[in-house]
Amino acid sequence: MLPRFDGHEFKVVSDDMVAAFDRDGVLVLDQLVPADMCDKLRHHMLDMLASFDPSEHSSIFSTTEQSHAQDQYFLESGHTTRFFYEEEAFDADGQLTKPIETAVNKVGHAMHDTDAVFSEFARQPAFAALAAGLGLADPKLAQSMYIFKQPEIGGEVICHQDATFIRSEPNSCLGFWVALEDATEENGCLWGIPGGHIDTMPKSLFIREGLSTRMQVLDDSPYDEEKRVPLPAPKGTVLVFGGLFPHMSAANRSDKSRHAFTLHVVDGAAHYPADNWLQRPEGMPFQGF
Ligand SMILES: O=C(O)CCC(=O)C(=O)O
Repeated sequence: MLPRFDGHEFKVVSDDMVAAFDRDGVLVLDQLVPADMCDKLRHHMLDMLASFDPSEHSSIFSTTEQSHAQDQYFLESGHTTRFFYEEEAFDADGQLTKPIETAVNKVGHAMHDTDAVFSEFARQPAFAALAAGLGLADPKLAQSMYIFKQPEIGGEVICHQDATFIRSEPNSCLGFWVALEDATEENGCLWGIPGGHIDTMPKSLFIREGLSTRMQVLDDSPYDEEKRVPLPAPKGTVLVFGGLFPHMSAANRSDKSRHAFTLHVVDGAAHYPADNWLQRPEGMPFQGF
């Protein structure tokens, strides 16, 4: 069993938290984010979906097929707000089979800088305290996502390390994953491999080459998936993991959604390579908390 810390009273990162994070690669803070903040973000996302025109684009997000990876709509999403669908949201003729609010897989990746409600959520003082206490000298907010894990069709997320996608030299990627609704084994909570982060490099690098991407494999040995443990997260719970922590989530075949918010930060003191897939245009650099 991984240690779980009570988020209600959280102010600063304790020695016990640092020890757990260093040993396991992940820190679990139960109910750190108040329920009303989670609800505010969920309602705001419903408003955003209501004003999104589905005919604008239909990009599927799939970690198994990686179908999005050569898509300009995806590649430009590092500085704006883009909507990606669940793979199973379309019928054989390419028509959506569900209303948009139950068809979207995720929205990303710059809402923390382009949207006031997301900015407030991403810049809550507890996240700044966690980043500082876990060693980031100059945390910069690189990427935010709203993940739906829709009832019945919520896609699997295969085992990966976030430093594959948000790379810095040296590695400094820190991910915050927030349960906006109860995440259980039934509706596709995260799983992780405690201790699986003890390396200096991720197993693979997602490289941008102009208007395209490719996956460069550095180590093709499989993840030690028999060591994986579930990370159930009641609403408001925050999982904090470093860029090398292997994690995944199963498909959601239940009738309950599992909305989550994620934020990825990097240390401004580290080098952010120009061949990371997520790039900001001139004049829109990553900002701090
Ligand atoms: O929410 C999920 O199911 C997966 C999220 C994830 O793996 C990530 O944010 O890196």
